[in-house]
Amino acid sequence: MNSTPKRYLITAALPYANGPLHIGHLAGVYVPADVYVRFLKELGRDVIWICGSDEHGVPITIRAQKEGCTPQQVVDKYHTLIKKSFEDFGIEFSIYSRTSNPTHYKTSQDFFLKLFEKGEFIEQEADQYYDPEANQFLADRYITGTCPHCQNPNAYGDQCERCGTSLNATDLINPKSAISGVKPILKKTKHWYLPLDKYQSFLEDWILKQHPEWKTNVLGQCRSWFDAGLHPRAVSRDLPWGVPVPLPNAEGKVLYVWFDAPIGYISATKELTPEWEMYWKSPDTKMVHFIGKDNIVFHCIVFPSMLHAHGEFILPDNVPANEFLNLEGEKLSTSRNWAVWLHEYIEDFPGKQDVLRYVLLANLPETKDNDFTWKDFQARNNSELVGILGNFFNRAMVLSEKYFDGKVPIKNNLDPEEIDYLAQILKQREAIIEAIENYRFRDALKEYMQLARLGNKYLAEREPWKIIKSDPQRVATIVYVALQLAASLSILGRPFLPFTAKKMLERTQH
Ligand code: B3M
Ligand code: ZN
Repeated sequence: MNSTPKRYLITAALPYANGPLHIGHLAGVYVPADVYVRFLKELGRDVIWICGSDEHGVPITIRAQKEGCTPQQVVDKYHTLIKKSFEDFGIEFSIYSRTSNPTHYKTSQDFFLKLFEKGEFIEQEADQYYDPEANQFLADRYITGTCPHCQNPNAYGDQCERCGTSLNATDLINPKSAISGVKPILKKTKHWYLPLDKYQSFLEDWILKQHPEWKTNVLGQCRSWFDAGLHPRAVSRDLPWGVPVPLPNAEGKVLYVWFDAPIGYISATKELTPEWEMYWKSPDTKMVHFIGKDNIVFHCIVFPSMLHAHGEFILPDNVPANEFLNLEGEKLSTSRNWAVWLHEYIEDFPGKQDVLRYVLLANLPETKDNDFTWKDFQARNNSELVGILGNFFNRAMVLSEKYFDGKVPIKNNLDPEEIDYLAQILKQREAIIEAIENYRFRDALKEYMQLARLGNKYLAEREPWKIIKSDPQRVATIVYVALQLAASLSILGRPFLPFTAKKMLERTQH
């Protein structure tokens, strides 16, 4: 059994501030991370949880062009909307910052300069795709083409979202400008490259040898990149929007968004606490990155290489990436407006955040893509959340209110089965702890609901309402046992269903 870490540094992927949040964000990253952080806080652990808006990169500038406004206006609009959606769903970060702020500019530029001064970068003039009509170099999502690995016809210049492979734009087959649609030309331009190949043996040892416990979907992706061989990767771009490269003669050059964004975890921690270095540099900090599968390469290969090259920072203890959630059998898509947007859900179902948290937790795409359907949403709410948890808790409360003035009656003689029911509370608590500590949140929720199932079974067997006249003392014991189960459900439910747990606790307190 590993010793308890002195402190925890939990990060959650910084959502691009180019659109609203949808259920895929919650299922992929934020609800599992929120359960994990709430759980740690329940155990009294020293934990900080870092997130913020990712405000650079081509997704932002493309949205700005689409909406006919500036990138800053785009990020201001969506940063505010995203921050509110997180608050609405009880996703309680220690800080929710943003990467367009001065602290982040300074932190990411200092980080770049440290690697530059250590001679880590390869500085190189290389051919990059250029759109002669738009007079712009084409990087990342400004260029699309066929993925050489999985033949996805809509792969981006930096990554294929279907197979997750990280790409260089020149890898694409039949490249096309996403601005004008023309076939781009090649033009020389200078950039700084992070030599990932140089760090491959370190990464293989760190991941494959020191972390065999990581999730199979994460290890699988890392292995496939190692097998394909890592290559130097440009960490700068010719773009008008981003963190300027802090070097002379670097006009028009900005840091690649995937270079600056993970440093956003560090800059946000600096904003949160003057003790930021204790979290980021002390070996007895446990760092965990919560992300979706399309971010695995950046959190297991690129960012750890940056941290390793920098030399002063710790590395993540785990990166429990989830797979994707689909909606009614189709991939969620911001551009095709195929999503359940959080700000719309909260309007249509006010006060029902926990129903969505519950259904998403029950369907988490932890090891493979999964599907969200409204039919399942309704079924699980009615037959599980209301039918099992709500039903038992309410019956226990009504029995206490009806027969014992809402108080906990004196327990008389517990029979062996009742002693076992009470012992089951600790057993289920242990099972929940073990599942959450191992990032198996669906299992943890099942173990939690098992306790409510036991409560219903107990009351159905004992039927206290039938013997209240003949044996009130026996009924007192039954209600006592039922209330112990109900109280434990209100406490153990806090990480999963914070709004419901709060209401349950309030009900038990008057
Ligand atoms: N902005 C999220 C995405 O790929 C990306 C995460 C950054 S975490 C440093 O949608
Ligand atoms: Zn692909």
